[in-house]
Amino acid sequence: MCPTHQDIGFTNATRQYAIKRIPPLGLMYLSSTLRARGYRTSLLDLTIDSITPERLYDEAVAADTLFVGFYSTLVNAPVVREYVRAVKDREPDLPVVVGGPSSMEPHKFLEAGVDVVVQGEGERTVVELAGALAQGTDVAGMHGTAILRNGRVVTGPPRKQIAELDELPFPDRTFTDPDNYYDYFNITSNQPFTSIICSRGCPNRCAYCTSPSFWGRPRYRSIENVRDEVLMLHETMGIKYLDIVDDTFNADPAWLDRFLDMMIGLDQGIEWSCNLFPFKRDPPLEKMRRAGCTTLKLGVQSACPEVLRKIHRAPDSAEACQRIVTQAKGLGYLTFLDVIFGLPGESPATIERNMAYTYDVDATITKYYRHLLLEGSELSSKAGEGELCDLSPEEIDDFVDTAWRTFYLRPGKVAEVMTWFLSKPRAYTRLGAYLAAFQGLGLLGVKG
Ligand code: B12
Ligand code: SF4
Repeated sequence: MCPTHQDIGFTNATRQYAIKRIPPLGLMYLSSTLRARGYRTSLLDLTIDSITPERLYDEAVAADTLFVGFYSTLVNAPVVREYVRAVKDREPDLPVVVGGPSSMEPHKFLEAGVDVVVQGEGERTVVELAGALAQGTDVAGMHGTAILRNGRVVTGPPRKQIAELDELPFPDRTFTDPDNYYDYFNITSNQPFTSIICSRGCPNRCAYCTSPSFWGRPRYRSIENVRDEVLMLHETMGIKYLDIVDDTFNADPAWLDRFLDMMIGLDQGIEWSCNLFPFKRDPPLEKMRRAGCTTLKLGVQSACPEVLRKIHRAPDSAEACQRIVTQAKGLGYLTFLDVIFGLPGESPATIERNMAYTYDVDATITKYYRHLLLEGSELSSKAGEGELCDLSPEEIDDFVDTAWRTFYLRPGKVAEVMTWFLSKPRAYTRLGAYLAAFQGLGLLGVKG
């Protein structure tokens, strides 16, 4: 059957972001993969267009829609279920599919009316699924899927990884106008900006993270393939800034070195940010700077060796983070540091040490998070074995609030962040968005 008459609607359903909006790469990859097979697709990003669940059907569903697909994470899962219900209320027979990081616990969606959950990497599965739905064949047992049959979750075998990422078409950017996306949190980010991903997977096995179980062993695109996409983005869309969302951009030093040579060779003035991991061997920060990198994001998660050991991180990785941040600040980078409160072994004493550590390291921006038990992580599989730490969620939240406030309300810090902020004239136009965001974080003492 020729698939060109079928329309597939994808939806990135979550709240609107005031200061950080990033194109939904996963759905964009699915869209380009399906289009390459002759399907028609549409993509609604609800972080940009605030469409109510009741209106979604009219906006996303055409007469010949084959299925509607949602991206879901732990955080947006309740919202996704609301949208699913609204679609099912209008047309119970229209297949609804959910994928994304939350797919590791499919029953949460299947029991809410979702027909198929696609688990893990989606491109191969979605093509097979679209074919089956178009032909009306049974999808039970299909690789990489879960469905509900007679009240029981029926899971197919895991989908084999895509070994050659270069075989994938570039993400479909038809529906994601770069003017709608920005990262005001990243003060160095030029407009227009977009996100790209050069690898899938991470060689580390942090116990709280889902990357190892979700993506499997790390795979890389070739430098030539990445270069072609970067050039295309720059030449056809005028992209000036790339948010490189790879889990761990410095996992393969040889690949990174070739990437840097490529960016230096391009010489287009394109700037970028990336996520680094504090490996024993420090990243080539000087060369990265010459290649256009302006912003580094590091997750230290804890400064306490006893906690780090429990999450399978080297006990000296906090020192490595400090070394990287200090060197990076000297080279003029904007530095971000993430910390998680409530990991195994956490106590008021370890939190105090974490806070003291972050003041000492003094990354430009430090973000404090409460630990979320992510589906598919090692910690979630141990969740039944007792509490992870002695602190209640409320106590952890209080520590998180206190940490945000005390870190930013230090006199020197206010001046440092303001200097970064005012170095970009366009920042003035964003003042309202910043204030709204900081209110949300409780920094101004106002809570919604
Ligand atoms: C960029 C990013 C963000 C951005 C934007 C999110 C986005 N969707 O682009 C921002 C900064 C806003 C963000 C915020 C958060 N993030 Co984030 N983020 C990422 C990151 C680094 C990259 C996302 C990406 O582009 N991936 C690449 C694409 C190709 O993969 P993908 O999106 O998963 O899509 C593939 C499959 O999942 C599947 N698929 C996806 N959707 C669908 C839909 C259908 C219908 C089908 C069939 C298949 C399918 O097919 C796709 C192609 O293979 C990921 C890590 C990662 N490697 O994915 C974390 C990640 C998604 N984030 C995570 C977390 C925890 C958060 C926060 C909660 C952090 C916090 N504490 O505040 C928030 C909450 C966000 C929210 N509201 O849901 C976790 C989610 C874990 C979970 N189970 O929910 C991840 C996986 C990181 C991790 N390893 O822990 N994040
Ligand atoms: S937290 Fe980061 S470094 Fe650790 S496994 Fe996940 S993606 Fe890799």
